[in-house]
Amino acid sequence: MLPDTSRRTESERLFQKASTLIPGGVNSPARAFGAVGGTPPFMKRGQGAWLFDVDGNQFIDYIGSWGPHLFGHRHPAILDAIRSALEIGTSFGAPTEAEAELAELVSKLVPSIEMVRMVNSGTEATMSAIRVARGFTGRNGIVKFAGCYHGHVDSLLVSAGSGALTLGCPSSPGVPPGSTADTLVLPYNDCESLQTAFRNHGNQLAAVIIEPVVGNMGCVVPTPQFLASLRQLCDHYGTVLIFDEVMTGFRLAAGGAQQLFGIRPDMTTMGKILGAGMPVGAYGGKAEIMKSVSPVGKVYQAGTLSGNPVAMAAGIAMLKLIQRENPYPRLEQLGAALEQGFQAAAHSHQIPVRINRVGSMLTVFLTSESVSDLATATKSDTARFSRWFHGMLNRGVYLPCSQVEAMFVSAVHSDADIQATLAAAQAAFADLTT
Ligand code: HOZ
Repeated sequence: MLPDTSRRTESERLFQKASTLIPGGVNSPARAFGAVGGTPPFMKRGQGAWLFDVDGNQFIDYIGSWGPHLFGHRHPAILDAIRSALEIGTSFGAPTEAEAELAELVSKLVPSIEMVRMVNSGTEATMSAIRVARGFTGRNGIVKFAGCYHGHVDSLLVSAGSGALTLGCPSSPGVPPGSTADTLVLPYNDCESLQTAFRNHGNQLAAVIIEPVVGNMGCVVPTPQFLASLRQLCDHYGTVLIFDEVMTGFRLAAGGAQQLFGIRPDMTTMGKILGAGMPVGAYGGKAEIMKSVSPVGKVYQAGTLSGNPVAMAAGIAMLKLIQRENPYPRLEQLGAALEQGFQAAAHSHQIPVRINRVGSMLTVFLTSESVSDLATATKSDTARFSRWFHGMLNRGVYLPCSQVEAMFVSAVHSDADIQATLAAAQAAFADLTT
């Protein structure tokens, strides 16, 4: 039985202070509890699968910094690598050996990435990949899918998921209409709309960008036909297929979702996990496309902190851990145990749920309908989700604070953690019936 974790006095004080200085008291809206209400616990430290807050509460963590903590918080191999890098320097603005070492590891694990450029976040990665695809093809049009989120890039901030969807602003003020004029938004998993869009606009489309398993409208799984038809249409029309693997990369398999589904994109974007939680992103793909990037080609993209030595060291340690430990069977086992346990707990209280899961990424949708796109994801009972979320939080389980986000399991969650989580879920579902 997990302890009661409803103490929030110090978090409330800090949230009030932060709110006078930082918009909404947070540096990213997705963590603000906007959709579920209440005060977010302010974290003091993490260890393994656990988070500890400033009020002395402890939580089993299913966010893992929104994905990257595949091996939990403070894994010794990652900490050692960061410590050694710090001894040498924090930033040079000049090339280092570690950048090529990480690039080599990335292309070994993800063979579609023949060349890669490091950046500092997933947003930078997607923004740059779109520019490169446009420069390479000489076209402007892009396709994105409703409910997918690719960071806060102007041209992609339309029908966006994640915090934008949670907080009801899927298209943001401040994005000039011109920035999204070449963006075509299509429904996820809809082969017919895809074919029609290509028939009508295929010759003007520079790129299609997609989350190959969506995390940002909750976990949504692609049908095999959808991904296959995307690949085939992009080939036919000479459009660059970009897999946004910021969440799925190295998480669903060492080679990401593209390995799992056997589809080779032309470009891939990555983030978070590539720095083991340090600020890192990357974009890469076919050498002929990546050779359009400056200084080899004319597409300009730059960054003083890109390839930062401390972040590169963390990333190298992460990818070596993946190779050494092969965490995927364990992640699948833990994910499946959670899925089955949540299902059983909900059913025992006659609460309708649909659980979407791929490996260690999952979402418990409070709905009776299957969820395959934005329209079905947003039919979930969000008021009920908020109550369930707080029931879990007060019992020491830290879930994403929105119905339209995915939860992440790490390889260091123990069987006891899973059992405690499911006991909390039983009780939190029971609360919903009163
Ligand atoms: N893509 C992340 C979760 N869906 C974003 C987290 C954030 O915006 O802070």
